[in-house]
Order: sequence, then structure tokens, then C-alpha cells
Amino acid sequence: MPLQMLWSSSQIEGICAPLPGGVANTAQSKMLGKRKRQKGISFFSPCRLFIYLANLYVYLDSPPPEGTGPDDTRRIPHLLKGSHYRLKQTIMSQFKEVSKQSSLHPKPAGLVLQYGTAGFRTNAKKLDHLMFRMGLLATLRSKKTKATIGVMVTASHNPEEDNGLKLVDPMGEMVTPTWEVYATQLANAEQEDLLAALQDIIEKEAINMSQEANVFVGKDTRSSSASLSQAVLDGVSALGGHSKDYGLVTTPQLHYMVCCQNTQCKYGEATVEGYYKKLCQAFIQLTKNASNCTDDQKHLTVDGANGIGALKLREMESHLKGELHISLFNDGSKGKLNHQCGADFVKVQQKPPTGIKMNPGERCCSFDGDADRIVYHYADSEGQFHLLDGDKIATLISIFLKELLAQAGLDLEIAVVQTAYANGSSTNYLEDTLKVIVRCSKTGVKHLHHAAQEFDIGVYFESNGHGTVLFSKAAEEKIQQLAENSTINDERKRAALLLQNTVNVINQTVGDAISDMLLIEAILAIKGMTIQQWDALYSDLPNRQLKVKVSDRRMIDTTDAERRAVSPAGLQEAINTLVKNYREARSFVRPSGTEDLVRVYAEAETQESADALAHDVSLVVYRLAGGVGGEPKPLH
Ligand code: NG1
Ligand code: ZN
Repeated sequence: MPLQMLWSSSQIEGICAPLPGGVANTAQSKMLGKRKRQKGISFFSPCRLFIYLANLYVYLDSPPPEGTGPDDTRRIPHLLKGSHYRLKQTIMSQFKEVSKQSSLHPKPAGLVLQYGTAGFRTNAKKLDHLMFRMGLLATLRSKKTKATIGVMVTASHNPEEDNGLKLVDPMGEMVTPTWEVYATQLANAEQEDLLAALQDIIEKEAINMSQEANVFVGKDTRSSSASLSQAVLDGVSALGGHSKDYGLVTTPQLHYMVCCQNTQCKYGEATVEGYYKKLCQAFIQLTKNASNCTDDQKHLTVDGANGIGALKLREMESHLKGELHISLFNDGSKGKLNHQCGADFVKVQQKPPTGIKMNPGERCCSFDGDADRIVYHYADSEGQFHLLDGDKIATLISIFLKELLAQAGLDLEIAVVQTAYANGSSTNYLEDTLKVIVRCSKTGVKHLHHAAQEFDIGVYFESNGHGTVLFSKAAEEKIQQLAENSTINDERKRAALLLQNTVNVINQTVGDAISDMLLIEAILAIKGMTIQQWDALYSDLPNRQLKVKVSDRRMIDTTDAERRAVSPAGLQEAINTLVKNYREARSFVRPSGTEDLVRVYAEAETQESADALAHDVSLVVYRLAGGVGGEPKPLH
């Protein structure tokens, strides 16, 4: 029997029970040595051990029994070469269950899916097998990390007919990139190769299959989410994992639960009630510093995108104790999810959501379909629409934090992480006026989150409104110590307490529309600032985002945080030439990670120029990167 596996101590812990008849493999007996002998385990003679191993080797090395089809569980032992006998028994019974259950969640032959910028996303009808398999993968990830893992069933801002899935790692962050690759492999393994694909991951990651597994599952309000989340639960139970079904929750709420669970509730209580309590208490503490706030200023109109965020906001309202008056529209009672409303619609179309009543000058915000994004907006007295996107949110939060750090006398480094989509004016304002460090990362919150972790305080936001603030452990401790220090003056004390409550109101696991909304509302109240004053911090450069359909979007490869294209040949040079035709202009292209298309971004001094440049660049992409369908048409 090939003993190619090097046993890690955790694996040994998992399998240290003796084999039938007291057999232990040689590697194991050496490593366990004295400890096992003390427990009185008898060993076979070397000769009998050799015969036993030789028989096992022959058994495992023989071809699968004749006449067994791909789904026949009699093939399973042949996938398990090299594993320990006892462990093999465990895996065999689990694999039998997987094989049985997976036939109830068959993969449509030939379907290929990819774990993209924010998990899997496509038409809900194609996702049953994927959900089951991600239940399996989450169970393996939980065994590997010895922690609770999260699975969220949602397609965020996509149309109602779509669905998708995001995997959540132990601290509530997005799953690590190596496992995104496993997710894609497992999703695409044809039905007959599923067990081999599973075995491959188990071996590569040296997973101890007798380790307990725990998976938290949540879902959004899509009609397909109920059966799809059941498929995830089936996957978890097929591999013997434990699951907790949180039912309808926002994506950030599920991230929060996972983090609470794995920090033994240090981050908070792992219940929806616990989430409301923690955030609302911090909000109320913050707004105590806004004693002059009128009822008008406490009023906010919310566009719930007809999604889960609306439902959860209703649940939370009583915890706010009248400190925020919410008028909720697009609450899902009649409109369609994300249709003509929600953060993505408002940001991309640059217009107000439908289904909402807005008076001139009134503060309004829009959530996306799973409530991990938020943008603010208002109409002025002339009826002109104004959008305050993720860049403006990051700016407001950075100003607030910078002022508090100065008042508290705390020397903590603060940085803002953006993507290439950040409006040029916001970057200039942050660097030149506010004088904070600005970093540009690749699109997708996992990249921003990672970059923000390098600073004492990392404020990260995508322009589309997905973002949060991260405080390093050291920064949190300094803030905590200062807040508890009784010898400092009132100004420092007040600032320290405000910082402490800011840490508590923010969901540090991931961008969270509800938590961001509470922080923004508190900042505006404390500073006595109107939405118009906030908007006037800087003026956005006019910009335009377009989409181009191509035969294979992977043809486009980028570098420099996606700001320059390195392939196809000639594309970047062509973009550079076009940009020179406009003032204050910038443009870049990148393949989308959530849709099968290429995104084009352009900004310039005027809206006409931004639109014209975006169109010019779309044409170049169409011509050089294998555009499909008709040529892009000019916007005007
Ligand atoms: P893609 O499709 O990769 O551009 C979009 C957003 C991202 C991110 C993800 C996940 C833009 C330009 N892109 O990604 O920022 O939020 O969806 O939701 O908004
Ligand atoms: Zn979302």
C-alpha cells in the first residue's frame, strides 16, 4: 500500500483509534510511538502487517468491478487509494451518501460555471447541482479550518430570475482564493467525476474527514432561494456536517453570524436579534452627541430594492428607539426585485429609483438585492438628481474618523482603498485635501478588504456602494484603552467614545447597507451636515459605464489594478490615443467577474465627452476583442 501521505498531527488525532485487530500503519506507529503503546494497543508482527497491507493494496489497485456504471458506489474504494483503512471506512460511507444524494441533484451535462468576483451567479434553473456541491465544499472547508463556514444563497443585484452563492470564511471574510478554484472545479465536474473531484480536494488539502463540520446557511428573498438553499443543506448533511439554517437574512448578516460564532461571540451574539442590538445600541450612543438634531433631520427615505434589506429594516426599526425615522419604499410587497430600483440601478443609470416618493432636498438611500451595497441620493429644488456613491461615502467616513483621531490625540494611520472605478475627483480630494493614503485595488470586495487590512484603519468602498471600515486589533485596543481612561480631558474622552461606538456600529466582516446607513446617518447628525453639504465636498467628474458583448471575455487581460489592458494586442494603445481627444479624461476596460461581458469605463470634463469616449472605447473593444452582435451604437 503506498504510504505517500504524510500525516499531520491533526489527522493523527482524528484517526488514532486502532484498526480492526490492532493494525496501525508504520508511519503512524512511528509517529504515535510511545503515546499509543501506553494506551495498551497491541501491534501485529511485521510479517502479518505486510500481508494485510499487500491484500489491501491489491484490492484498491484492482480496476472498478465490472459492469459498474459511473454512479455505482462499488467504485468508491478505487478513489480512496492511500488513505488509512479506518478513515477509508468513514469516507466510504460518506461518499456512498454523497453519491446517492448527488443523483438527486444532477449536473446538466456540459454546463460550466465559474466562481467570479462575488461567487457563482447565473439563471436559477441551472444551479441545483451547484448548491448541493457547495454544501459539500463548505463542509470540507469547515473540516479544514476547524471553524464554522457560511453559505449565502443570493444573486445580489442581478434580476429575480438569477441566483447565486457566496462562500464565507471563518472571520466572516470572502473565501480564500485557492478554495474559489476548488469551488469552480467541483461545480464543473461531470456527474461521474464528482467523487474523484471531492477526493482530489481532500488529498490536496490533507483534510481530516473525521473532523466535525459546521455550516451556516442564509438566503435572500428570490423565489428560487428556498429550494436552492435546501440543496446546500442536503450537501452538508451528505458529508456528515452540521448545519444551521438562518433562513432569510442579508448577505452581511450571514457574514456577521459566522464571525460571531468563530470568535466565541466576542464579535457579538450570532443571532439576527444580536445583530440589531449591537448595531442599534452603538447608533444610539453615537447620536447622543447630536443633541440639536430635529425630527426632520432624523428622517430618511429608503429604497429597499424589493429585497431582503427592506424586510430586515422593518425588523430592526423598533431597536432604533425613534432615533431614526425611516420611510421605506420598494419593500417587496408589490414590485419586482432590483427592477428599476436598488443601488445598482441608481448608480449605473444615474437616475432615481422608481416606486419612491422623494421631496426636493430630502435624503434618500438605495440598498441592493442582498443589502451589501448602499448609495445615497436626492433631488434638488430644480428637480436635478444627485448621486452620492461609494466614493462619497468613503470620503465622509474618512473625514469623520480623521477629525476624531485628531481630537482623541491618537496616532493611527488611516487609508482609503478604492478601485479603478473610483471617480477621479474623489481620489484627488482624498489625497490632496484630506491628505489620507489612497490605494487602488482590483474590483471585488475581497481585494479591497485584503488591501484595507494593511492599515490601522482601512476605509474601503467600491464606487457602487459596497464597502466598510476595518480597524486593526491594535487600533481597536488603543481606542478601547483611551475610552476607559479616566484621566483624559472631556474632548479626548468624547472623541474616544465616538470612535469606540463607530467600531461597534460598523460591520467589519463585509460591506453592509444597514450598518453603513447607520454610520452615515450618525455622522450627518453629529456634524449637523445636510446631504447637500456632504455632496458639495467635491464634484464628480462626469462618467459613463458601458457593456460590450464579446465571444470570450477572457481574451482581455489587465494589469495595474485593472487600469491597463495587456491583451489583446493594440487595445491599450488604442485607448490611450482616444483618451487624448478629451480633457480630464480617463478610460479603462476589464472583463466582468459577474456577467459574461466586458465593462468599459470613461470619465471626462463633460458628460458628452465621457459618453463619447466610452462609446469610442466600446468600439475598439468590439473590434479588437471579438465583439458579438451588432456594433455598439453611440449614446446620443
Ligand atoms: P464585475 O461584474 O466583476 O464588474 C460587479 C461590480 C463589482 C462588485 C461585483 C459583485 C462594478 C463595476 N462591478 O463586478 O464592483 O461589486 O459586481 O457584486 O460595479
Ligand atoms: Zn449585493
